[in-house]
Amino acid sequence: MANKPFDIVEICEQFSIKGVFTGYEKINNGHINSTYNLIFDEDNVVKKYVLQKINTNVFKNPDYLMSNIVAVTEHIRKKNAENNVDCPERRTLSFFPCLDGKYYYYDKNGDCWRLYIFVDDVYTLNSIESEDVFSNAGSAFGEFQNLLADFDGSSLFETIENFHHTACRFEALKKAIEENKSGRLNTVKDEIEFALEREADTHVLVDMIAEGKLPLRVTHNDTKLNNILFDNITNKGICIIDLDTVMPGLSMYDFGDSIRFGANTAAEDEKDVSKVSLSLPLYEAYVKGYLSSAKDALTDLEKELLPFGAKIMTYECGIRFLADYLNGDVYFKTAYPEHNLVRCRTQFALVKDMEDKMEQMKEITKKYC
Ligand code: GN1
Ligand code: MG
Repeated sequence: MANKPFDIVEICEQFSIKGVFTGYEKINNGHINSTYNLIFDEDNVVKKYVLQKINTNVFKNPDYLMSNIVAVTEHIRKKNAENNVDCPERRTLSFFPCLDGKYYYYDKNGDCWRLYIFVDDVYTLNSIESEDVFSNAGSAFGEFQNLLADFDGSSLFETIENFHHTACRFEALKKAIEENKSGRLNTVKDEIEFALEREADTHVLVDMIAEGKLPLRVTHNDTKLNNILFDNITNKGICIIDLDTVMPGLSMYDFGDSIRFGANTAAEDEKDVSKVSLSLPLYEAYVKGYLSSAKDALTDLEKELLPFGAKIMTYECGIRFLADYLNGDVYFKTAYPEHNLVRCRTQFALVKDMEDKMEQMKEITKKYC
């Protein structure tokens, strides 16, 4: 479906952006929202902003969504200022309110937009080979966890209900199988078998929450590598972006999702699954960085469960791709018809490899606890 044209200038006026609009670039990152980098000329000074169209099919309540994000970014800004870190303004996103005071704007097409200041002199990564950089990613997400350790999670809205409730995701897969809306069921028998064989795993963490064994924390819930901005000069992860799913969650979710995405030797949508594996050196690099900044904030049980977290987040993502494939690709953006199936297969191959390497993952984790 072609996108309806949108009026950048009109939208930016709502956010009181000064200067003359001189150009934009669409950023093809992320499966949910649409992102544009904008350039303005304000009295001969180049000013850059990021304009994002919020996917309101996924985030049905922009009020809740933006209230979470503004609260969390303000908290991080305040903590960084208290800690006297360098350049606190580059260490979290700064969103603009629009004329009515809300942090989002519905344009005449009914599309919902938000705008924040572009963080300059940084880069993002979609894949990683250097252990050092991945270790920096670990410290950045560990630090994110740390900075939010004293944030009152009860004030946050659940932007997507049961987001990492793996047992609910499993039920959603079973529903997708029953309904077979896309008519693709016969082509995914092996993937379904793989998913169903692991049902017991889907209850482990949610049962521990119910039994009060694991603390609910404020977590990011989408800790893909490409949600970190790395500084051009120091190569350190300085700013965590894509805060849509910040809400109460488990530390293992954030740790696990990072491993799922960053310690895979292949891309999330690699068609040749023989290229998929868990890189133990990358796993170790991340654990080292992550625990260097988050260790003191975590309980022993949380630390012990980190390797399982990596496996269950990978499995969960795999069943979400599979369910979306069966539902007819209604959730994740896809570039071609088999895209969700390809993604599901990489995730399941990675789960299998993690199962084979689980003892080594546990040994590595213990070294840094
Ligand atoms: C989505 O939008 P993006 O690409 O950052 C998804 C995550 C998945 C991820 C898989 C709100 O994240 O949960 O892990 O794709 N975000 C949402 O790549 O569903
Ligand atoms: Mg993202």
